[in-house]
Amino acid sequence: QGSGAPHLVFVPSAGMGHLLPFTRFITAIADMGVDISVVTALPTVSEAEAEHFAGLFAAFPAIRRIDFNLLPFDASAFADTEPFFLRWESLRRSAHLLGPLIAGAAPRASAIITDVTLASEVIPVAKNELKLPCHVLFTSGATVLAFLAYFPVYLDGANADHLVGDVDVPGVRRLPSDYCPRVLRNPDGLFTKQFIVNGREIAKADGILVNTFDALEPEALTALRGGKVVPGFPPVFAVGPLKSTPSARRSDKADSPIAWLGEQPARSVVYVAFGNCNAAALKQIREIGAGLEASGCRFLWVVKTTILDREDTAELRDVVGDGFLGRVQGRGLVTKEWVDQEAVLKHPAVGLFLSHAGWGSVTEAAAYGVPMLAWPTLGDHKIIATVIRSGGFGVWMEHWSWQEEDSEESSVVSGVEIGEKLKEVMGDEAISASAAKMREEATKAVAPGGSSYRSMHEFLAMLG
Ligand code: BUP
Repeated sequence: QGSGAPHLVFVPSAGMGHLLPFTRFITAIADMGVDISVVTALPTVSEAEAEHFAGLFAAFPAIRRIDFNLLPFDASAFADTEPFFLRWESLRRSAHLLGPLIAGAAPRASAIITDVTLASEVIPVAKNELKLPCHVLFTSGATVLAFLAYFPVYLDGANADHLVGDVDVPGVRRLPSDYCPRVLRNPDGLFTKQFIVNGREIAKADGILVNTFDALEPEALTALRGGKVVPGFPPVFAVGPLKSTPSARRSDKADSPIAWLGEQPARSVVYVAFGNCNAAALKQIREIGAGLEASGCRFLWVVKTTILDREDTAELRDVVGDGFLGRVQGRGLVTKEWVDQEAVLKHPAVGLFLSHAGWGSVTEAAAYGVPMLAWPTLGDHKIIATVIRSGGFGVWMEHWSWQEEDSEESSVVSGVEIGEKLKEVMGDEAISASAAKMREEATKAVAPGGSSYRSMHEFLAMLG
């Protein structure tokens, strides 16, 4: 790094699912002759984020950190709004401060790479004020990107009253209304407003980076690149699957789940995790436990009882119920701690991933050839589940609902059903074979000459 190298300024957003693709992309290009700065909004929302930022800066001392002090934000007008949406709004409302902050960067910035949740605010700052190219690092898949980009067009046309019906994304697939993020059904909701303005503005970006690869989402990538979704859409660079950063934590400790996995037979363990933003109701957590117990499988289960890890003070044994930990001792490991998920999925002992189908989790499972049992919970998960289904490397339990923390709904998926499905998918040779094939494709994509390798180099060449 040094004089003459392009200087990229990254503007990540809140939430580990948003931060991780940024640090992964940064890790991928850190040694490729670019200068890098990272805008860091403080304080972070979760402990996991704070540690992750610290790990990135420790691993790459040459990367500059631009502290971003957010303006006070009164969230009282947004009762019942998810904490991450509020945080995004707070970042968005302070985004105009980024102009002077980035203008003062030395060496002069060459391009900005923003998270999609901030796109409608950061793209104008970059282009109008700083006269810099602005790219978006999209933190979900190309299929969701196509949905986001097409959604404003869909609203302008068929559906003036903003009620979400089936959305037929041109060249990609028809998404029944039930697959679309539930939050979009509220036209006045904060997320809906952010989603629409970001969806419109993203078309003005200079390029869009996506942690995906051609074989994982062929339809969406072809349609986006061919201008079928939105005519004149910016170039889409599929650069995944991106590998983890050197800051991954805990995996080297003797008491880590990785050490435990080392003692289990190949492909014998079900890994269960529902991401950072999904906490099931206690009743559902207990049924998942019953299902794991009934399945007879070995398992590693990451339990979350609150959306923000700072607020998670519940004792594990109270959460999973009396006697559970004793009954499954030796065959199941249950934790409320952050685990190094990529190291888990890479481990030969893992044979199945019961997952909420968050994009990070899906790309990791695809990269390591781990079959998935998808249990989409909210947001873009059902759209992502269509990618798992069409790729054939997992099963989507379409009728499994998700009872959220504090929800009034009474439908809970029973332990009996969960246990049976786990057993069935663990033994499904066809799914295993598709997962292994996906792993091969992922490996080819990032190897020299592969589609993601070429995309990454095209992107870097564009920076000049
Ligand atoms: Br929990 C957990 N360790 O213990 P997704 C998650 N992760 O490494 P998201 C860990 O977080 P939504 C843990 O590897 C993945 O890269 C995991 O991203 C990592 O879901 C990331 O899967 C989680 O996209 O939820 O963003 O948490 O999709 O609902 O926003």
